[in-house]
Amino acid sequence: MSTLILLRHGHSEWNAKNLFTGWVDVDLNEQGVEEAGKGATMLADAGLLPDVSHTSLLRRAIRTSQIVLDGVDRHWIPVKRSWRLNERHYGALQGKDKKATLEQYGEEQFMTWRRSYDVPPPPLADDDEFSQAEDPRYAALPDELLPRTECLADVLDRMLPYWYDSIVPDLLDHRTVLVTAHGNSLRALVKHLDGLSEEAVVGLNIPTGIPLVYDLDADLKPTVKGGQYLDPAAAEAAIAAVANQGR
Ligand code: DG2
Repeated sequence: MSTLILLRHGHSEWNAKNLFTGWVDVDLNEQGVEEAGKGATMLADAGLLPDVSHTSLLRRAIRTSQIVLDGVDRHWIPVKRSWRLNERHYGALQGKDKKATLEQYGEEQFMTWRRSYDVPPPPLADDDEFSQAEDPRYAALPDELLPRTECLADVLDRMLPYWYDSIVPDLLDHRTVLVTAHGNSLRALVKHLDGLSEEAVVGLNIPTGIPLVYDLDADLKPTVKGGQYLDPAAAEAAIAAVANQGR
């Protein structure tokens, strides 16, 4: 049996402002720092101490994992980071207000961009202020791999090689693995773990800062479908809030 802990970063400055974020590298806000600290307490209380940490290349996930590891006295464990765990690239929506986008384009288009499995938002121009085309952290990435927009299917495609190459070996070594990432990169991972259909994943929302724990069998199949949030009541309320964002 292996243990996988999934954690969406704490509330970010742009979650608070209700802006589409994607690959824009915003920081946690005060609430997010607090959530990360609470996440650490939940893990410590459950006796879940990570042996290895995986994060995206984005500050909100990196800081969250650092706060959590510090909080459980595991600041010394190996850390691996990859762009493949980054948030879904939100294309031309990056930096846009969710409520204003909903009002401008209507419910159907808004939800198609946010939650459809295979319809990406329009691409972001390389000279846009919220583009990552010149970001040095992606300099080694071949240009054709650097996204300008992504749908969830694209995220799954680019995330799975990292899952198989980097996370699975840690799980097969029976390490307790912490993956700190994002609303949509975690939705893609949960879709894979739980074998969710393209239709079912539309309704899946992941709250910030609440650890979601999967016990995996020898074939890395979840023993409990959907895993278990360490604070189920708080998760339920926060999931509803994510679902209603923009309204
Ligand atoms: C949010 C997800 O990503 O937004 O990119 O705006 O997890 O990094 O805060 P995160 C964003 P929704 O898809 O839930 O609108």
